[in-house]
Amino acid sequence: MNRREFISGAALGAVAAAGVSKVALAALPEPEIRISAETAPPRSPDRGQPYNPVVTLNGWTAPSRMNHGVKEFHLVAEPVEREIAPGMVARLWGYNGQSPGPTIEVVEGDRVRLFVTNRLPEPTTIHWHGQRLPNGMDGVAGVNQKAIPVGKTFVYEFVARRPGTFMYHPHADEMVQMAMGMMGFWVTHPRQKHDWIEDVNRDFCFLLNAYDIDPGSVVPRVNEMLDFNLWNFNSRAFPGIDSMNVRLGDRVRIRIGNLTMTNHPIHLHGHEFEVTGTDGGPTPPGSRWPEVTSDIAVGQMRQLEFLADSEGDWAFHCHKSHHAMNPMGHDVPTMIGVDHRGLVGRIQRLVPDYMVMGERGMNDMKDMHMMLPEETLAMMAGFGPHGPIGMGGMFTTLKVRSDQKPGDYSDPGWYEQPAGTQAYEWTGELPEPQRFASERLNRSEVPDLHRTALEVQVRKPGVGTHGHR
Ligand SMILES: [Cu+2]
Repeated sequence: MNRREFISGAALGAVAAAGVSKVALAALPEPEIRISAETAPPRSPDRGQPYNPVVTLNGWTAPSRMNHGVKEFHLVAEPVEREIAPGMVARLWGYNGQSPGPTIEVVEGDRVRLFVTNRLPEPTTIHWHGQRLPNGMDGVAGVNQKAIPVGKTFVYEFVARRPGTFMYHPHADEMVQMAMGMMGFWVTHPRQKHDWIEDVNRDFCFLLNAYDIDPGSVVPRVNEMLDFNLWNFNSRAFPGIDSMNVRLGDRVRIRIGNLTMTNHPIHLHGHEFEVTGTDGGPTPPGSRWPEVTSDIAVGQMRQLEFLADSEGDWAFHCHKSHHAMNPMGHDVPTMIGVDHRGLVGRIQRLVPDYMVMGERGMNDMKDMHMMLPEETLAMMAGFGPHGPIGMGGMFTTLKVRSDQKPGDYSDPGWYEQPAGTQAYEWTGELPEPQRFASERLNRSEVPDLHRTALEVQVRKPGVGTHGHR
């Protein structure tokens, strides 16, 4: 953290020390507060066992300090402002200035001490999802501990016993607190060479999360069970999600945790990956198979690994198509094929601004610049080198380049395809397809569905005791 970030964080009240004495604070590691939603460079280990640090998409790794052989972290649970994508800032809850909170990175066998300060308006806890630890450190309010009261700091301490991919989140009023964005990632690197854990050149991580924020508002509706409208990687929606930038020939690991209320089939273009790890740790190599889509269920974590051996800009997204979109996907009727002629003029007499949308699909909405309420994302946004990108939500790109330097995570820009390797327009003759020609012969015998009024008879079940009517 630089000084300016710290000061601006303090100015926002993010680290206001009211109620905590200077002496007490001096005994704690200073919490790093981050305001920016940019992807921070990897935080290399400055001591102890060397490892290849992870890169948290649109996030960062928490600093630690050593105190008599214990690795100490300080998390501050607090209200935050998160830019979901350029043009939309949401008021969430998170840790240390952002949602998700910082990634915790340790080495197998490390003794870890985590100070958790509660600056929320209600009690909270942290559950260390997937860890082997003493029962009293597991963070379920009422079961393992008393919830951390407002303004208090609790200490969690345990040994990171197994290497792998983990998460952290509250287990106190969790429906509200997770709907508000309280969550973070945890990576435990292996202490020694592990037969089931390969060395990788790039190691990315992020959480899948979702919000229900009405257009024009900034605070999530926390009672939502299923009908979320913002589908995020790390509280960011495309085009706000950074690309994953790698060098041609790199072995790449992508660690994903799902803290939404539904599953997400995560799909990578142009490569095949294997799932090398789950919530339970690394998978035995004999249990792995190649795939291009892996479903990540609620509460699960997956490690996807592959050789980035194909240059280009490759889409990487949730395959539920409404999850690769931003709001307004809801409540818009399907209009494909509907003839609006005559109707528009009549409606416009009543509603002068009425626009017709979607009768040729929703492609037109990509470049439609409608007036949107403030703090609202367009349904599909972002421009690529070949026009508007019809995606939003859980979508980003994997950028594979031969000239990306080892360890360089910066965005190389858009891929320039070699001449003659891109889909192109056919400009020759279009012969009449044989099948259509033969069907036309029998056409008079087939009722024309477009012209014949269809009588549809619907029988509704009765309201009687057995519904037999
Ligand atoms: Cu999804």
